[in-house]
Amino acid sequence: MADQAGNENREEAQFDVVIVGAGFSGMYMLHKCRGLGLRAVVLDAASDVGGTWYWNRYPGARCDIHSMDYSYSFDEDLQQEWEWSERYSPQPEILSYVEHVAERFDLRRDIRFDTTVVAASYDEDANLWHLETSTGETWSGTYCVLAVGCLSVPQKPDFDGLDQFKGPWYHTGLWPHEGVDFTGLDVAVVGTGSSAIQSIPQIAKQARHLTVFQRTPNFAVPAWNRKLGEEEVREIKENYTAYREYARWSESGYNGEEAHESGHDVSENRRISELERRWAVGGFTVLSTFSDVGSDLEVNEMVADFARDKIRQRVDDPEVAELLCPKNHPFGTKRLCVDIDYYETYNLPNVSLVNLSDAPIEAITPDGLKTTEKAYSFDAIVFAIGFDAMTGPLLNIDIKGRGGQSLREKWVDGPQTYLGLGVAGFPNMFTVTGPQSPSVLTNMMSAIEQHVEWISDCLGYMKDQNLDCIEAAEEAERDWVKHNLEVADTTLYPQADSWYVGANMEGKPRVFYPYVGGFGEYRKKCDAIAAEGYRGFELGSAGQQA
Ligand code: FAD
Ligand code: N01
Repeated sequence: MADQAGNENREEAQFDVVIVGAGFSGMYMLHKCRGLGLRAVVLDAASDVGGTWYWNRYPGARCDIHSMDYSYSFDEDLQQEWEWSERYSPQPEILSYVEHVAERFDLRRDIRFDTTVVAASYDEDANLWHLETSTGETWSGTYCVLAVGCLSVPQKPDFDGLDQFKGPWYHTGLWPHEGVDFTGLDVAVVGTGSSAIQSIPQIAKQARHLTVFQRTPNFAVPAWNRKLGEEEVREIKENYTAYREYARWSESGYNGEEAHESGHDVSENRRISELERRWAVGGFTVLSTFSDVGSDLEVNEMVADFARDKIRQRVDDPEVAELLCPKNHPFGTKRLCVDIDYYETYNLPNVSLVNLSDAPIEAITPDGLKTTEKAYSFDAIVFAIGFDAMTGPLLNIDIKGRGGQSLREKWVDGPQTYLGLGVAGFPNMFTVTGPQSPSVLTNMMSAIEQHVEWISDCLGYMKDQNLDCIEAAEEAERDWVKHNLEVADTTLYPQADSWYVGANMEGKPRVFYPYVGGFGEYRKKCDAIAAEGYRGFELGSAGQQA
C-alpha cells in the first residue's frame, strides 16, 4: 500500500484538486473544495499555515489595510466572533487568526506541511496534473490550484562575500521563529521598502547603533495606529454585510475614502486642507485624495510635494531629510508605505542613514560591508530587499502544460494569462491572485476571496455539467494581456522602477505585472465571463478535445 504521497511504492496520491500554498488563499480554496464534495489536498513548504504571516516575523511586521477589512468575510460567525485589537494588526495577531481559522474549519488534516513543490506537469492522456516535491513524492489531481502568493519568494541577498560575514544575517521575509535580540549590537538594515520601514523603528529601539542603507527613498504616510475602540468595532460588525459588500465592488477592495474630484479642479487652499485632512486620517486615504493622483503627473506632483514637506517636518537634520525625500518616482507608483514613527527614528542619536544611490554596496566583508566609497563594521545585517514578486513563486516551480510546454519559456518576456486566473496551454491550472489580476494593488483578502470563489464556482459548474477540462483560449489570453498593458499605460505606475514592473530583479522582464483597472471593475468582468458559460475558456471532458 502506498501512503497518500506514494512514498513507499511510488504510487501516486490522487485527488480532484491539488492546491499549492497554505496561506489565506490555499486555506480558503481547501474549504471551498470540501463544500463542493471535491477531494483536495494542500501542499506547503512551511511547517504550518499562514503564508506571508508565517514567514514574515520581523519586528514591526503588521498589515497596512485596516484589520476589519484585512480578514475573511466568507463566514458571518467568524467575522462576528473574531476580535482585532488594533487598527493595523501586528503579525503575531494575524498569525493567531490564521491558526484559529485552520482549527475552526479543521483544515490542517488536509494540508501537508514541509512539502516544497518543485515541478508540475499536465498529463494529457490521464487529464491529471502531477506535482513533484523536493523529496521526490508525487501528488496528482485533475485540477491544480496555485495559491503560492505574490510575495513568497524572498530575493536572495546576492552580494559577494556574504558567506564570509562573521555575524548573523537575516532576510525580513525569512525571519527566525524564536525572534532576534539586537540589544547592544551594531546593526545594518539594507533596503527602505515597506519591510524596512516597519522594522527600522523597532530595531533602533534595541540596537547600539543602526545604520540604514538606502538605495531609493520611498514615500511613507502615517498609520496613526491605535487600539480599536469598542464602539467603532460594534458599528462595523452590526453592518458587516454592507461593509464587506462595499469593499467587494470598490476600486481597491476595502472601505476607504475614494476620490471624487480632480486635483486640477480645486483651489490651492482646498487642496492643502484636503491633503491635511487625509493625512490626519492616515494610510492609503492619502493616495486617493484626488481622482487623478495616479494618472496626472501635475496632480501627483502636488501630492508628492506635500508628502516631501511632511518628511522635512518630521526629520530634524535637513540633510538627512533631503536624502529621505523621494524624487525619482511619482507618489504611490512604488508601493506606498504606511509607517509608525519611521521618519522620527532618524532623529535618534543611535541611527544613521547611508545613501547608496551614488555608491552602491560592493561586497559584504567579514566585519560588515563596503560600498564603492567606504567600509562599515556591523555585528548583524538585516536584508529588507524584497521579493521576486508575482511571477517568482509560479516560475520557481517547473510547470509543464499541454505537449510539455514550459511556463518558464512561455513567460520569458513576461506573464501571459487570461484574467490572472488561467493560462492557455495549461488546462485545469488556476492561479489565485496571479499576475494580471488586481492582487497586490488591492486589499489582498478581497482579491483572494474573489478568486477562490470564482474558481470554486467554476469547479462546481464543471462538476454539474460533467466536464473536467477547462483551458484559457489563446485569443482571450492575448486580448487580456493587451488590455492589461493598455490600462497600465494610462497610469503613472510604469514610470517607477518598482517590483510592480519587475525592476527590482536583474533580468526580469519589464512589464506591468498586476491588473490596474480596478477591483470592482475586474470583478464585474469575471462575473460576466462566468455568466456567459466561461467565455474565453474552452471547456470539455476527458477523452474529448477541450
Ligand atoms: P502567501 O501568504 O504568500 O502564501 C503562499 C504560500 O505558498 C506560502 O506559505 C508558501 O510557503 C507556499 N508556497 C509557495 N511556493 C511553494 C512551493 N513551490 N511549494 C510549496 N509551497 C509553496 N496584503 C494586503 O492586502 N495588506 C497587507 O497589509 C499586507 N501586508 C503584507 C505584509 C508583508 C510583510 C508581506 C510580505 C505581504 C503583505 N501583503 C499584504 C500581501 C500578502 O502576501 C497577502 O495579503 C496574503 O497574505 C497572501 O496570501 P496567499 O495565501 O495568497 O499567499
Ligand atoms: O520589499 P521592497 P519589501 N542594494 O521591494 C532595496 C508588501 N509588504 O519587503 O527601491 C541596496 O519594497 C530596494 O531599493 P530600490 C508590500 O506590498 C507590506 O519592503 O530597489 N538596496 C528597496 O528599498 C511591499 O511593497 C508591508 O532601489 C537594495 C528594498 O530593498 C512588498 O511586500 C510590509 C538592493 C526592497 O523593498 C515588498 O516589500 C512589508 C541592493 N542590492 C511588505 N536590493 C506592510 O506594510 C534591493 N534593495 C503591510
